[in-house]
Amino acid sequence: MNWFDSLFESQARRVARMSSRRGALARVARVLVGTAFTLPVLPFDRIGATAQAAGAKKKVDDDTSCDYWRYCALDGFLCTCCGGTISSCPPGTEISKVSWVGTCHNPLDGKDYLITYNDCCGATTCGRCGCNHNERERPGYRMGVHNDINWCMANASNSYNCTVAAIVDVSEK
Ligand code: ABN
Repeated sequence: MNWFDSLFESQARRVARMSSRRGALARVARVLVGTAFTLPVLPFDRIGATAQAAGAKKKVDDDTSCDYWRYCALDGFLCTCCGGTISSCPPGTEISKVSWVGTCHNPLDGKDYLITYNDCCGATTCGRCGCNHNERERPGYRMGVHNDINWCMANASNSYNCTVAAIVDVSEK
């Protein structure tokens, strides 16, 4: 009978523990204490989040990046990645006789600039740093503000290599 008594007693204690107010409070306390101790040590990837934020930041001051402020209406390959500079064509190519323009905001000084985009002609497509920004760009019937066209059309060689972005004017506000 002894084993039956102790089985009954342990079951009765278990039921009492589960259903008593003190038992319920003890369970809640265990959950709260467990949470307080484990949450701060969970492996949050704070470094990854910071790196992502830095990567997402636009590179408005790097003229080999599509996000450089002067490229706001540029569709083409950056000459800065192709052996030229932001305003001069790579050796062996010549600047297009016609161009399109854009108005870009320079966040570094807060001013708006008129930018002329010229294609560089006479060599095969560079293929590096392809960009496609279309701020205030318009369809082909507004040719001067249309960028999706090979502006080498009027040159001796129509081969398109890359695109430069020179400042023409600044708006004084
Ligand atoms: N104006 C840049 C360009 C060249 C060829 C084709 C499309 C766009």
